[in-house]
Amino acid sequence: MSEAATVYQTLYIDKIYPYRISGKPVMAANYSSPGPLIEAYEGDILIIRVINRLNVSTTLHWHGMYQIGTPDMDGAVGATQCPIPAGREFTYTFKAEPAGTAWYHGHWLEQYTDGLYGPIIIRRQVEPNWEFYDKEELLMVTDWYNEPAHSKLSSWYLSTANPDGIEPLPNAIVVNGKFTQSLFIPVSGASRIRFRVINGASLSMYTFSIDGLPLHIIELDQTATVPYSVSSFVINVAQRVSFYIDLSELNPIYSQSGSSPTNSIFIRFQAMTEMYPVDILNYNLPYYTQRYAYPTFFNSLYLAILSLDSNNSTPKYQPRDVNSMSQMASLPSDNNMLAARPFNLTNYIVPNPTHYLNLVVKFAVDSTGINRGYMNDVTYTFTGNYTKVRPNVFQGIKPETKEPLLQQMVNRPKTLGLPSPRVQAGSSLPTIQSDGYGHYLVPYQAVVDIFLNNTDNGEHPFHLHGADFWIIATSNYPQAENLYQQAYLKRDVVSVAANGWAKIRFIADNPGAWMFHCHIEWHMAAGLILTFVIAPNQLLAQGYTIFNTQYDLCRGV
Ligand SMILES: [Cu+2]
Repeated sequence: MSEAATVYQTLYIDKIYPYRISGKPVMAANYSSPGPLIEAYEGDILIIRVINRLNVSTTLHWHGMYQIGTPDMDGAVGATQCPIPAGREFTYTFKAEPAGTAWYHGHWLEQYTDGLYGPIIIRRQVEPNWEFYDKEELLMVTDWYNEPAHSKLSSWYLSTANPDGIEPLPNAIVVNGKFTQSLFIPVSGASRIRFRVINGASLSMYTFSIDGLPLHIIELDQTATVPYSVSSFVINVAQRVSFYIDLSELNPIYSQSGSSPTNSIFIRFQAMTEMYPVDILNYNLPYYTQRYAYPTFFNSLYLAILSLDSNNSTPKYQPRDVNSMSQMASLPSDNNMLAARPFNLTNYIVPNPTHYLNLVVKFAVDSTGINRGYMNDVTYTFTGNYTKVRPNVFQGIKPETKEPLLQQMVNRPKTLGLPSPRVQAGSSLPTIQSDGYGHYLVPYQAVVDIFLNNTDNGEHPFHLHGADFWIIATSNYPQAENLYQQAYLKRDVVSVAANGWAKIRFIADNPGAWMFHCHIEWHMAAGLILTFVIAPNQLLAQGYTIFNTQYDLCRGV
């Protein structure tokens, strides 16, 4: 084993205008969107200086990083820190763990919708499945909106003008900052390529495929898997999928297309249009006759081009012709991938649950006529009406914008007003309780089973901060619970089907204030969040203190 290194990165957060004809400001890291790749080896220390050159506050969240022992470095405003004011800076220091494909994004208001995101790769000293590929590529897909997210889109979304809660519809799909048919991936002589796909969208989920090639999945979120071969897979918001391709497996139909061997093939991101609240396709023009440099219509099929001869020319076949070509009928098109098996099952222990939490997800119009997201009938707000609704503002959790939950855990642990777990109907295990405002107290080392019961007719990708979780089963694949005992797949985002459910399990071994929320940016804004207040006593017992740099941020609010 080599020594842990320290990896330094400086990120300037500022506006850019990458698409001249649009005129929409994009929030960028180091004048680029996606921002620069942050790369380290597992166990390294990352020191990331974030300099806010915007005229509004910002933070960055390091999606997928455990943050064990650094609960104030998660970047989640309200839970772990105050936002970084305009013109100020903050340095994030944390350990690069776990290994795998992660990403960073803004975690204040809807800034990541406007472009504030980038990839993270944490490498292992010996990468599982390293022998199957010679080259790596990264594809970061996102929704593009013509209008700014907070001032225009979410202010309309969360208004009495939108009682049905219609999410803002994306105007385009963007991969690695490029619109459809403008992103070329040259193979450059390699025949076996590893791809890391990151869904950085605010709303859309996609079916991913590459024409004529099986996809051998080797990592899901940050869990390495035994190679698992599919013809296509589904990736929901904030999820990551790694796979390799082997060009020697290219369906010969593609090398015979037209009169000469094809020089390139399409990589496809097909947005799942049933996710959209209205028939977005009615606004479509045929995807192969794009006439504008800048999209003025939505196209649910994004095409990137895998350039086999590295000359960056388009395929010799039409994208629509593929339906008539023979596909890999023997391989599954997998929409949950729970059948993918963890690569390393040595010492892979899935403990039995000690606690339980049933969460009912729904959307409903509140008393002011605005459609909001609810978990167990609570819509989460840290801008807070707490002072109005609480008879005694000195008891219980206070508004979190000026005093993040983590600081409240440290500074006044006796007045949090969070009830302890108790046995109640529905489970023989003690049920995690909340204070009625979306804060749930979890004891140290509790093994918590969460049953996510989605009563909404949309699919929701739920993400846990500060830990990953086993996916026991979902309504798409209930058999997984019995099939994969002691070897459930670990991820940090679970996709919960429309009117379906998911059962997940996590260990509360990382004291802190950790958000659990739907990763659709609009749904977060609508309050589909809760926060686990994990082991405040243990946090104090470990001698944890808040740094002055954190208090300085809060004084700037
Ligand atoms: Cu959602």
